[in-house]
Amino acid sequence: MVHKLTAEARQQFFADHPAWKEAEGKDAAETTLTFADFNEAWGFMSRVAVYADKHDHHPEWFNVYNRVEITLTTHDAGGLSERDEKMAAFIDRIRG
Ligand code: HBI
Repeated sequence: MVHKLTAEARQQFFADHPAWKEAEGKDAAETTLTFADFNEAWGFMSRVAVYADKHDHHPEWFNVYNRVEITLTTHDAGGLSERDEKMAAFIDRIRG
């Protein structure tokens, strides 16, 4: 069973990951990444896709050309969970 982050853990999440902002109207975290071109954006998305498949945790995302917009939340928990924090940390490690 995966649980939502406590209020303190949620606050820590956004403090630890300044590139992420609270989503409007839902318990989720959002970030936007801009790459040199589509090829770089796609390469980034491919790495996140492998992570998502391995961890059974999938982002909601939008891509146009070199821009990737990502929303993280845990459907099974009804909000932000530790799985989102771990995925955000991975994304922040590889975002360039
Ligand atoms: N991805 N973001 C996210 N949230 C989930 O709750 C989730 C997921 N991927 C797979 C998954 N849950 C499975 O546990 C089933 O709920 C499909």
